[in-house]
Amino acid sequence: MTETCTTCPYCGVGCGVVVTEGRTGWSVGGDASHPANLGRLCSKGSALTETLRPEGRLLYPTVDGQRRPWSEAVEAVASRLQETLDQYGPSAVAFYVSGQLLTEDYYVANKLLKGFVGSPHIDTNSRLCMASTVVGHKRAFGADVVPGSYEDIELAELVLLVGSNLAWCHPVLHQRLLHAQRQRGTRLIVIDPRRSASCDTADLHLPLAPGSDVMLFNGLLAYLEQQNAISPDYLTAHVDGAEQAFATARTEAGDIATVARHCQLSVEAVLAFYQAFATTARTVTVFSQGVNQSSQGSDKVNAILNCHLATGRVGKPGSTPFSVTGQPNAMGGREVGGLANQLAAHMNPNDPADVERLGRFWQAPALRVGEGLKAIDMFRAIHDGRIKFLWVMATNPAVSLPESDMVRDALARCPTVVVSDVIDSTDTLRHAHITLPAAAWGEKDGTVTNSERRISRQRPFLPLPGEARPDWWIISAVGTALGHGAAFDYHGPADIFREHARLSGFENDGRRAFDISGLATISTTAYHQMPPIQWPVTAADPAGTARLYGDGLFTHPNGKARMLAVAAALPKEQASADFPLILNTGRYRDQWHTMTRTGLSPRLSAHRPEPLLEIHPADAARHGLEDGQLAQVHSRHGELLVRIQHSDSQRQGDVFLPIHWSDSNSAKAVVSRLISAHADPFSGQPESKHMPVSVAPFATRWSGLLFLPADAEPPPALATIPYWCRHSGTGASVIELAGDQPEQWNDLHHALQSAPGHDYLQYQDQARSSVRLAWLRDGRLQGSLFIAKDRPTVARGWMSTLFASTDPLAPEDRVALLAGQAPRSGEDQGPLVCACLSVGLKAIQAAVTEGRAATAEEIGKLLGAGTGCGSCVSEIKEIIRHAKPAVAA
Ligand SMILES: Nc1nc2c(c(=O)[nH]1)N[C@H]1C(S)=C(S)[C@@H](COP(=O)(O)OP(=O)(O)OC[C@H]3O[C@@H](n4cnc5c(=O)[nH]c(N)nc54)[C@H](O)[C@@H]3O)O[C@H]1N2
Ligand SMILES: Nc1nc2c(c(=O)[nH]1)N[C@H]1C(S)=C(S)[C@@H](COP(=O)(O)OP(=O)(O)OC[C@H]3O[C@@H](n4cnc5c(=O)[nH]c(N)nc54)[C@H](O)[C@@H]3O)O[C@H]1N2
Ligand code: SF4
Ligand SMILES: [Mo]
Repeated sequence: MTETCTTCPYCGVGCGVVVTEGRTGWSVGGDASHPANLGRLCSKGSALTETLRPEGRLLYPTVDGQRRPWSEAVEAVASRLQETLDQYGPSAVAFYVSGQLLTEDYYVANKLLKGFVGSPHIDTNSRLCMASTVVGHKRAFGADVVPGSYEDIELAELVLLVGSNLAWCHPVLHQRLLHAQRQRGTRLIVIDPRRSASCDTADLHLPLAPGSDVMLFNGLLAYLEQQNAISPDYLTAHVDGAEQAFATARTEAGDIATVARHCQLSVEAVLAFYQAFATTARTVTVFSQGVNQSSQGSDKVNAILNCHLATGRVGKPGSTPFSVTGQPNAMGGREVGGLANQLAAHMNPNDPADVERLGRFWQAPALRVGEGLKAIDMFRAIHDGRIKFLWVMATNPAVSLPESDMVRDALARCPTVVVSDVIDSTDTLRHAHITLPAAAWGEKDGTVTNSERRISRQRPFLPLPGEARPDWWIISAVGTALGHGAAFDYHGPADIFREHARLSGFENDGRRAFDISGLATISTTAYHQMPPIQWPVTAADPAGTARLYGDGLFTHPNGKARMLAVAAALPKEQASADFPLILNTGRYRDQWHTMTRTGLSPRLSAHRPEPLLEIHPADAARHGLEDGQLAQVHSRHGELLVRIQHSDSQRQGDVFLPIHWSDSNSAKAVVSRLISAHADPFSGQPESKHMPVSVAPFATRWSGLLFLPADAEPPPALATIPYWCRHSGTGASVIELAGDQPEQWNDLHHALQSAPGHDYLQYQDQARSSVRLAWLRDGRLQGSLFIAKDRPTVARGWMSTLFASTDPLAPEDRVALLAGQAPRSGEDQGPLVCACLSVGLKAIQAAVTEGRAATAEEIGKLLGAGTGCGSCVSEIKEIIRHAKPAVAA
């Protein structure tokens, strides 16, 4: 047995995982010695080995659609980049990178473009994610620093979640919070327009009007002043700008009734929140995308930080603001200057002294003063022809950027698009002229930094498949081909890490908060063994730093923090007669972004196999939308077709959709097609959580289900089907189908029957309104199709597992095929609820209706559900609420 300690590649909690190779394959567990998770994992972390599949990997480079050896692919990237440079200058070249790159990859990408190509236009998907927080931190503290540690959530007496669905998006941190709630009675207040899973254990939920956070926190600031709950000594000694901030808060939000009206909350709820904050020194405010992804994102951040500064609650045990990062290396990207308005090692692109310093360190002749274009502006510049060469690494902008039709158009117009990815079919790859196969998790080697500034190692335990190469290697090879061999002569990630660490301390003198000079001379062996460590790491603090700013000394040149006068403003676009509902977007518990990896796991796909538009029942009634039916969603940018779910967790007037589906796994469910690309003026972060839309019923005339082997490509004939949505079942790929015209499925039906050498079983009724088709080869199931007027009732779990078997089908299964029902009872669990212990809806419902369990705890004891990572507990409670026990006659 070999064991490798590495770090989970999903969220910014940055959990340590131990991967073990046993006789039956790889298994994964939480690393008990890792300070982020202390052995815990969530559903996504525990399913990591299910995503280590060879199918669908990008395995070799291609140039203009042809497979090419690396030497030619690198040469093609370099020569097309050089031609662009020669003809149009450096500003025509851009890189769009990602918080899913390792720090070493990120560092090299940034160095190549800014330092040696001489273009400032490198930006990252962190623009869509953390940019507003970066602005807020810099304005308040003088540096982009998260002052606290995860432990602070456990040490707090009051935790606020503002625009954070911690239960689903940072599940292990949420487990730590739940533990503290049980042990210490920590109070929890959730500030979120919808009642998310994180509200389950909340003492108070404030379902505020979307976008009204600045008003709410200005109101808090005014209240703190009125109640003498501020810290005058701290303000005098450590904070500038307090008077203006208080004055604005007083005038704008001095009266709770006004605040309550503006935020559409009750006065009692607002007051209860204010009292709790005012009277609890040990308060931690966790905030995330409900704050950042707003046309007022930066001001929302400062409105929160103002309240913490006014009370001196920054960087103290159990008492601090806490921005949680999304991606595994969102923080690392900020350290290396991955954003267009940053330079490496927290230096400033607008400061000529910093630019000169970095240019000298890198010996980079091309480094220039000034910022590059932020993501949205970068894609606009590609669209209108100012940028002619784009290299995309580890992100899927065709799906994740707003106005994604404009983005796809830009990609289509760009003369050279290079894409480095690990998967061979993403919506972005469709536009690539050159595709480069990158090393994936399990193969990559380097570091990531989590939300609490903790640098952890990602260690490889698998060989590189095919011709895949690490991202740093690919970028360095292109740098070398461009004639900068000396600057990119790295032999491994340790070389890059040492350079990055050295730069962080270079002429720093305490002016830049990011300093890991204590690791600048780390040996390659020590790097490979490096335990997780929190920056800064310096000669003075060689073991790292748990908290910053607790002493009141900030990074602004005068050592003080700044409060900022921020005024409430409405989101950019409001509901109208044409678009009467507000679309909010976010995440599902078991999927990661555009599903290129989590989508491979049947367990993770079972939780929510389709995207659901959640809508309040009263709104649904008003718009004639039944639960479970399909509906068209329009905004002024585009149209989607998705399924309706009634939910009283939504405020009236607001609807919610997940961000995960792409054109690679659905007909029309790319949410970003609907979203406007307008952004916060300071951070450039788009307003992804507030878009006016209309929702109208879609008249379904037929529905269907198609089962194919797991590695089968979606058949081209799907293009003629209005609604389809694909997910991974155990052994099979399962595709939901629906349409509004009779026999729209004809082409598909036809195409599926044309494979030679198969046995076909078929049933079709006279009116051709119902079709059941299955095809086998050597007695093994190769596919099945069910079409009916209403959604066909097929035991999906059973049908999928038939594909996993390497033996011919059992006779009773073969007979049951066209009926679509499992011949043995109990084999179909229904949708998966607990992904950790694989417990389905039907088992839980049965336990309740049969009176065997009445609470979530009892379900846990009986079935195990909810006892793994615990993030399904709120769902179990919801199921119990709906599945009343059968009353004995
Ligand atoms: N399962 C899973 N986990 C993930 C990810 C994933 O894809 N899947 N992605 C990771 C990444 S990159 C990120 S950035 C994080 C994101 O983590 P979160 O920010 O927690 O997740 P979201 O679901 O995007 O949005 C959070 C909440 O903001 C609320 N919100 C919307 N508008 C407002 C508003 O105006 N004010 C307030 N106060 N709240 C509002 C939404 O209703 C939503 O519940 O998750 C990380 N973790
Ligand atoms: N409407 C709306 N839009 C949003 C959001 C929202 O809440 N609402 N959230 C935004 C946020 S916070 C984020 S972070 C973005 C995320 O959006 P994206 O970054 O576009 O999403 P991912 O699916 O994570 O894309 C990562 C890509 O990199 C590939 N990949 C994985 N590992 C590697 C690697 O090691 N090397 C290389 N070269 N490739 C790799 C994956 O296969 C995948 O194609 O979406 C943003 N968009
Ligand atoms: S909480 Fe985040 S880092 Fe930890 S196991 Fe889950 S997805 Fe991975
Ligand atoms: Mo993110």
